[in-house]
Amino acid sequence: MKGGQAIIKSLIDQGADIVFGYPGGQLLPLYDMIYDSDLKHILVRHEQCAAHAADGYARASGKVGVCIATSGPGATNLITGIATANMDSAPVMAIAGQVPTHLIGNDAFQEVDMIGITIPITKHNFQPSDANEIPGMIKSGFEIALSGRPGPVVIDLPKDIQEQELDEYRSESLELPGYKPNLKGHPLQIKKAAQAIKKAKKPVILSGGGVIISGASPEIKELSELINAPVTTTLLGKGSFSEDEPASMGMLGMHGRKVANITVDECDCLVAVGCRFSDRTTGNIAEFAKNARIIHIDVDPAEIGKNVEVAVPIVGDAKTVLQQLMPLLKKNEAIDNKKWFNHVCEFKTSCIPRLSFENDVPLKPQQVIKEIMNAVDNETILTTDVGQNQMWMAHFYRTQKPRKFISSGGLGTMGFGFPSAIGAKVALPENDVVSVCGDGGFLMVCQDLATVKEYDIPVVVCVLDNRFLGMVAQWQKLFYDERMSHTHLGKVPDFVKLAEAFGVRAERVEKPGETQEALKNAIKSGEPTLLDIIIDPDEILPMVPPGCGLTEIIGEYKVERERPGEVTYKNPAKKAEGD
Ligand SMILES: Cc1ncc(C[n+]2csc(CCOP(=O)(O)OP(=O)(O)O)c2C)c(N)n1
Repeated sequence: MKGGQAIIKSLIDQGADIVFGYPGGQLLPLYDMIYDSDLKHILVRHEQCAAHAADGYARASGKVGVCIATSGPGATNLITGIATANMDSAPVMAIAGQVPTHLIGNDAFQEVDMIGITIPITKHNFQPSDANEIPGMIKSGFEIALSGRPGPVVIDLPKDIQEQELDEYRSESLELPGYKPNLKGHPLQIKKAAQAIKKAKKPVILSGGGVIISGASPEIKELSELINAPVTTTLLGKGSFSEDEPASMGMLGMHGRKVANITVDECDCLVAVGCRFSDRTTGNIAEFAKNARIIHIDVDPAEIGKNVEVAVPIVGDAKTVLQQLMPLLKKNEAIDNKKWFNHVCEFKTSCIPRLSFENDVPLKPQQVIKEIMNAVDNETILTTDVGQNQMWMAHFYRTQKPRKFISSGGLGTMGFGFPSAIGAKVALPENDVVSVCGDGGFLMVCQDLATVKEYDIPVVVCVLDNRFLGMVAQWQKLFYDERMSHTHLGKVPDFVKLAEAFGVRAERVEKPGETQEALKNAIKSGEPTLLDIIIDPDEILPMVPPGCGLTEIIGEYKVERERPGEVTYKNPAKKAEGD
């Protein structure tokens, strides 16, 4: 068996049935071996899309997504996708071709130091110098990518190693001293957390992407019911707690829900699970949850105390730690935070965002999102791009289940939405997959319309077409004296014709009601479809301006804040329409 065949066998042995890739000179041996193998390969039209597709595959399925690219420019085109996966803890394996070992370091044709480049944006990277190392590297790479806090792994694969004969195929994990994720929380810390929660009168749960990764959604719900705590999520935690639950306050942060931002400010105990307190979530750190004792549960010890001072740190897997914690709380019958919970529910009803704009043309984004919600079911996977489109979705779209809302959080990568949808659909063909993109971001990756056509991958892309690099334009408008420097896209292409040029079904949507109908028809058609949805160049409001505390919200839905203090809260939770 040759090195390249060992790559293929190892991937298949690890359960990777499909790879997203793009060939080139230094990968010729591997591609020649893929030709005869059982490994399915999807030829994308840009390597960046291979990485994002692998990422979307990983986030939708919880399995490792694999991408392949040749050396030099092929490899560097993967970088944005690898960095995106790294910031958002997605298990991706990126295999890059490399010049033959004897040429490494000589600036050979299409050589780039992929190991050096990817050290800061991977969990680990490998470069085999002998084909016998390959099976162990792939096996360990999968273990590293998936375990503890997941993340990307790079295999830098010299051309000659792909051709080298192995003495024997031996798939044994490598010795990796120092890499042992700690999954169980320390009992003493768990006890301290239980004490802090018992003392609290106004607890809130902040549920992050780590909850989805560890499958801890049922535990979050149980904890919320046990201690009467409302639940807010980060962007990546969207779906970790159903946004249809009365206890759900939606997303927290710069573009979060007003109820979430104010409640976190009011709370006296914040149970933060599987989140890293990014600046987009916390706003001004000095102001963040300043009345609260913070309990932080995270599997990555490096996250604890990094951004926010924490009263009770617990290193461990979200699900495991919550299962350790809850029995200690159940013993205590005295926990009764119903007053607080009802108050939050009542406050929630007083700041419901408006979604219906049934007479407005051009369409209001809120109306479009309402219609998207009406057209899909709760098994549909939504991916977003980056910009206003993403924040409209994060703010207004209600996600009920984990792994159904996929978005680039940490890196904020334009061009992520469409290829990640391709990956999600390939991973879970039974689920409908809809991608919501801006016109700017979609243009960055639109060449992969060829991929969805070629492989008949029926994703629906909703391009929210506002002729602007909307999010940047919004900041210019709000914070740079309306000096719109280079954010008007002007003559964007006719997206319908563009899609049709690739042979992809397409439709333009301009009026209220049309999005819902067009999306339903697109899903029913079973074909890849692009919907060009002409929207008003509107703002995503309310928002918290950069550097401000979470309560310094600007924009509409201004509701005078009601301090809980000693107020008696009489109204039970009202389930509000359109929230
Ligand atoms: C690759 C990349 N380049 C630039 C940016 C900066 N950026 C963030 S949002 C945005 C505008 C996005 O415009 P569009 O895709 O049209 O979406 P909209 O905000 O209008 O929904 C830009 C340029 C980015 N996040 N990613």
